[in-house]
Amino acid sequence: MNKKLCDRMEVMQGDITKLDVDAIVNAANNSLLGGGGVDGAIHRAAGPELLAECRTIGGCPTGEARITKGYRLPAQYIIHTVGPVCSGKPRDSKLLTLCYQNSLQLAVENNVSTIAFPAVSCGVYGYPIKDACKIAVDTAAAFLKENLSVKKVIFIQFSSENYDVYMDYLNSL
Ligand code: AR6
Repeated sequence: MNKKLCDRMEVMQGDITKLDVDAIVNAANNSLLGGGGVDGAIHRAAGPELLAECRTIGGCPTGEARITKGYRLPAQYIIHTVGPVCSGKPRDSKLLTLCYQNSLQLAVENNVSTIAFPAVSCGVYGYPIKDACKIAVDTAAAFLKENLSVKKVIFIQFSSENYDVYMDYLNSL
């Protein structure tokens, strides 16, 4: 991959709710009303105002994305996307690709220049991390090529195993 493009993507290990970026992405469910995993952590850190705004949205279909304010988070915005529950069918990868494309599109529309993604669908929804990592990185790289306004995409991983998967893949490009 060309170096300039690689410089706009970064892998980190840690808690996404602590990141001081323009927008963090939430791995939400169709209701957008909170849940466990990263969704629960984001709602806890952002405060009850987030749930109040989410209630006005009326849910989100799988593969799509919606934006809210970040409230008590360091991030200005939260982009909520709903990943597929892994079923082993080809549709899974299409939907996961759409999550990244639609989240990045919302970022552009809202002048977001730094955005952080968790490993959407790789927890409760059971998506294999290696396959999901390739989709995340390839989709972001293709998007960044066409959209110069997004300066930095961070892939933040909770576990060191997932962090290593991302580092290995990015280093292989
Ligand atoms: N920062 C960064 N990554 C995190 C954090 C955090 N604070 N917490 C967890 N992760 P999951 P899904 C990682 O299950 O698979 C919710 O209940 C975690 O280790 O949060 O898309 C929703 O409401 C994993 O690698 O999301 C939905 O019902 C990744 O984030 C459902 O879970 C995603 O794991 C969505 O499932």
